[in-house]
Amino acid sequence: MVDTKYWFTPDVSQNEEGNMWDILFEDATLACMNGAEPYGLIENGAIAIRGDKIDWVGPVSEIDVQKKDQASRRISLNGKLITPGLIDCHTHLVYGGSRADEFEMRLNGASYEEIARKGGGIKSTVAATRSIDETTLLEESRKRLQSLSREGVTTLEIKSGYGLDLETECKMLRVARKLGEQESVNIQTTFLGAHALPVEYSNRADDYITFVCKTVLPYVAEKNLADAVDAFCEGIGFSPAQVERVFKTALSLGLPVKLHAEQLSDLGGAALAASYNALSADHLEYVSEQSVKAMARAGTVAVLLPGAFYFLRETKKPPIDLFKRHGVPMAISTDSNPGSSPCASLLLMMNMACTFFALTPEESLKGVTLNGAAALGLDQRIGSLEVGKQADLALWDLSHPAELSYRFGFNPLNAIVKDGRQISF
Ligand code: DI6
Ligand code: FE
Repeated sequence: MVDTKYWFTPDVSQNEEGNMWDILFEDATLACMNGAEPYGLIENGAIAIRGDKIDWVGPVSEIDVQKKDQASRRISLNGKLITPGLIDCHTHLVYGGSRADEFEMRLNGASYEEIARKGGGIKSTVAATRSIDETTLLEESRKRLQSLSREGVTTLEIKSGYGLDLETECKMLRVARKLGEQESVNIQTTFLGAHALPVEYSNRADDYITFVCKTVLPYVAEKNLADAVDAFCEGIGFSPAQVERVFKTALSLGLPVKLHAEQLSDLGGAALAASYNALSADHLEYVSEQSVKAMARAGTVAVLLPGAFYFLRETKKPPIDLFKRHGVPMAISTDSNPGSSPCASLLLMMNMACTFFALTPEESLKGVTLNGAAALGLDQRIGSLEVGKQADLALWDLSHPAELSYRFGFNPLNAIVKDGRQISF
């Protein structure tokens, strides 16, 4: 099951009295991603961990000699790279079945929207996810999650949205929570009940939204199954007015919102999301400048999903120049899902963000660290190598952070440190 091997565990009891470091990495290249350009890079750097937090970070020449001598464990990295643990802030990783047949249909001429309108698409994954038992769903999803964590992902978000009934939405969210308990990753869960219209509500979208707002969402909130709420604002999804009802309910239950917006057309979803202080608006190929300005004002992160852009052979790119001009932070994510991005590699997404969207390797790394954290509302806790932040690190067999975006189909991860515990694969 869990084939990770711990070779370092902090001895917290020993450490309660003094302020000794549990682990000190020395002679590392650090990409701190702390806002200092480029990369917050420190060559000949050191980073010290105490318990589950980063206790010190800086150049080797500035380490406190006494603390260094007392560190429980010192590891020299010979110039190898350390980055913050990577963050995949938008996934639909928990689902049943496969849509390889629809991939074949699309290559024989059908479009993604046509397949969806004929009852395939999201609806076919809903049928598969409803019928799969919880244990099998857990094990199927675990494989995808392990593929991500073997590439240095220490935090990821998982959405529901392939259940669309009370029972299956909760089953998905429970599985996501369980993965977080059993694997070496933080998992943030998102309720995406307004993802598609289930067959039993055909032609009754408003009634379905009433069901989501009156029954499912309050139950999910009461059981603490979700950390945020998302919706799919699109012609084949839900209208802005319907999304707004979901947002109002979410906020009344104390849950932050985010939105799948402007993926296939411009319905003004990103501006709507911004008006509800959304953590993020995601996809955004068709977003207008007006909406980008609204996102900037609200601090809403733009989540770019190059895997879906690639797999749907989309040609319209998200307006990167507008995000930069108006100061909208950009995150990058896999969108891991069976229909539009059957992908379990965040490193590949970093490369695609550069090749398709012309992000720099630095912007790309920021998109899967600090800005990924901001898209989850966690940027005070994770996403950079800074004192007081959670000790989530990725150790790479590389000497410069640009290498992470440069290669593709290649995994240079050496190890991760999660909550101060070092894990090798
Ligand atoms: N947009 C997406 O890209 C995913 N969901 C969404 O709203 C894809 C969902 C799927 O095709 O299964
Ligand atoms: Fe998505």
